[in-house]
Order: sequence, then C-alpha cells, then structure tokens
Amino acid sequence: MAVTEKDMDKRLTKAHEMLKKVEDVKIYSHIDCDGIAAGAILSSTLDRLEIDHEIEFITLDRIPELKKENELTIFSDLGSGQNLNHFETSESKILILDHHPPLRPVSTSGNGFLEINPNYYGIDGSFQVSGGGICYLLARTFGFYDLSWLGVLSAVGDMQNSLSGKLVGINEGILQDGINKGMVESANDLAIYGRQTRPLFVALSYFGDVKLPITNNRNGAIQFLKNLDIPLKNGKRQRTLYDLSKQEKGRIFTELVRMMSREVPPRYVKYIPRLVSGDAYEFLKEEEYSPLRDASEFSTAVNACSRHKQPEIALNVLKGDRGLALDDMDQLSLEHRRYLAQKMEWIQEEDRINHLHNLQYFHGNGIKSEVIGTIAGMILSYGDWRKPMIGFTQINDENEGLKVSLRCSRLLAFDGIHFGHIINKVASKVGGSGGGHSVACGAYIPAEKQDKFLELFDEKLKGML
Ligand SMILES: [Mn+2]
Repeated sequence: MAVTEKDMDKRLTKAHEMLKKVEDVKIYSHIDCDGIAAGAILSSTLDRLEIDHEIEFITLDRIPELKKENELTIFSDLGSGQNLNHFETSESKILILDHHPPLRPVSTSGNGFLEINPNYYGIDGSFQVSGGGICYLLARTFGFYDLSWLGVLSAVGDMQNSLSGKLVGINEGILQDGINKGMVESANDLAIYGRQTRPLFVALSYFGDVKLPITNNRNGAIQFLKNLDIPLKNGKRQRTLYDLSKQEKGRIFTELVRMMSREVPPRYVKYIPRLVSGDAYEFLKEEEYSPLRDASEFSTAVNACSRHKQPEIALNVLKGDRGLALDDMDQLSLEHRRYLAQKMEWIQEEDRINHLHNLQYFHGNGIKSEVIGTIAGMILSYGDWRKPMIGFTQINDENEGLKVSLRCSRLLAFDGIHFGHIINKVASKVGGSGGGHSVACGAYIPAEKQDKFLELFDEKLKGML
C-alpha cells in the first residue's frame, strides 16, 4: 500500500495526542535559521499548552552524546539523518520533526517513537517544506495559525525558494495561512537582497550570480540608476528597493536582463529572468525599514545569531521579544557584517583565490567554520562566476579536519548541476562526508586530503560547466 500525504496527517494527529499527554519535554533543534524558527514554533506551542520544556540548539555531531532525560524528547530540523538507536531503546518518547532525507524506513514508528518526515510521502523536503514548516503543521493541529509566519521564515532561511523564486508545495499553504492572518504579504519583486535596509545603489552593487559592470561598483550602480531616471533619495533618506514604484522596478528589471544577457553564454540566457525576479515575503507586523520586515533579511539576522553561537537571542526575538533581545540581535548583526568585511579584505589583499580548470578555491586560515560558506558566497563575485567557489577552513581548534564550503551562481543549478550531490560523492572518496543544496553545500574532510579532494572535484566537473 502506497503511503500518501494523508498518512503524514495521521502521524501529525498522533503527535498532537502525544503532546497532550506529556508534562516535561526537551527539544533539540538544529542551530541554523530553519532550526531556530522550528524551535520558536515548538516552544510557543508548548507555552500555550502550558507544557514545561527546555530547548537546546545543536550541531549534528552532538547527537551521539545526548541522553534521554525527559518524558518526551523532540528533534526538530534534524534527527532523520542520524542514528538514534541509543534513544529508541530508552523509556523516553521520541518525536522527530524533520525534512532531511531519512535514514530509517517509514515503518519504524511505534512504541513512543514517532518520526514525521515529508520525504516518506513523496514530498521533497528540500523545496516543498522546511523543518520549521513541519513543526508549524503540528502547531496548526492546535489551531495556532498565527505561527505560520515563522514557517515562512524557516523556508526562506532554508533557501527553499531559491531555485523556483517562490514558495511551493506545503510551503505555499503555510504562506497562505500567514496571508489569511494578515501577517504576511507575498509579491513578485526584483530579487535583490536588502529590500528594507540597504540603500538601493548598495544593494545593486552586491547583485550576484553573474558579474556585471555594476558588481562591487557603487559608483557604477549610482550611474545605472541615474541613467534609468530613478532618484536615489526621498528627501534626505536613501531610497531602498521597498520605496520603488512598479514602473521603476520594471525599468531596473529590463536593464538588468539586458546587461546580463551580454555577459552570459547563450545557453544561459533563458534563465536570466529567474535570476532577476522572484517572490518577496513581507512581515506586516514588523516595522518598515527594519530587517525584520523582509523574510530574507530577517533570516540573515537569525543566522548572525547562530553563527556567533547565540541562538537564544534569535529564539527570543522570534517568540516576540522586540526589546532587549532585538537590541542584542542588531548588535550581533553589526559584528557579523564587520567580521565578514574584515575577512573579505584579508582574502583580497593578497589575492588568495586559486584557480583550477573547473573550480576556484581559497584557504580561509582562521576564518570561523560557521561563516566559511557565507564568505565563499561573497567572494564569488570577485572571482569567476562561471565556476564554483570552494573555501576551506579548520573545523575548530581541537579538530584537525577541514570544513569545506561551496557556493556557485544559480545559473549552474538551472543548467542541471547539483553540487550537493557532487560534494557528497567527492568527500566520501577522501574519507569525509558532505551534502547540501545545489548551489550551497559543504563537507568535512581529513586535513591531509585537501589536495586529493580538489583534484577529484576538478576532474569530476570536466565537461559539465
Ligand atoms: Mn532545515
């Protein structure tokens, strides 16, 4: 008998019943934007049900050392891909709410072990629903529709909309709940980051995927806007994308498409509109021109907290604290930007980007492993956008191994390349492990295998780009 989405609903009902019976819960959630939003949804749900709970944000490598201490243990945005045998045999009830590819067969559930994962039902967890989305589906069984905006943030933070330019599948239903509640608005817009907070010419100068004459060139971006007869300021204030009229956005769209078409090989031209526009999600209860108003900017702020190992700050903001926690979050965002700028400068001052035939890479000696991916993405616009950019750095002070992060233009993914799958294969050939999205992925490898890893990766890409 085929399993269907209805069977997932049945499991959600079971999870609902499970929650109603417990008094003491521990939540382990993944320490990234999706995982923190997932934690906020669960914690808000348990608060409202008046169930005592603790929450801890962890990296995947912590799972083997965790011990059962509570009546119910919930794993959110993680757990499906990890061995949990040491939990299955314990007295504690286990609930897994994850969207990553599952290790165990769908039939494992029973005896207080309940795993809810969309991949069991033919629903792709990489773009149809996030970890936070699954948690929201559970919250919704209690009627907590107002938590839907967190499900939208989870999906955007997990880059579930990055290839299609919009939220689809279960994500779209969650978005609709947010719209119905008057908390979220969705509109097609220019796909330029920094909608609320960045002066328009700055935002344009960071516009990525393909290197353009305005890329990393603020004066060029100012001239670009002047040529299109688009004012830079409203009175004294710099305008942001949020201030532009439909007509102004239309002019920018046309000009960006024209500019890009000149830069890319002909086979990529058909993908360009997808790079330049996409749906934007606005949180209507947040202040205008604040980073919380835009889903993409909000997810960056949450990531700044997680990358500085302060997920509780983001959790408090997500649960509604707009006082002290928000001040702390702003401060961390500022530190985060400073750190990135400093490291970017360091890479560029001695031209630390190395080139192989089919890829480019840099050694981020001393760059925190939490941000090596972000840096790889930023440095891509200074290298060759036609090839993936790979960054290496030490996993941490105690561990000799290397963390590897890859970023590339979305054009390569539109053309059918999935770097998450490739890095998984290459990393395992050198005794490491890896995976992730088509355009953003990573791996852990033994330090002495770096050269071999690069050689195999370069070889693998031969004829693909
Ligand atoms: Mn996730």
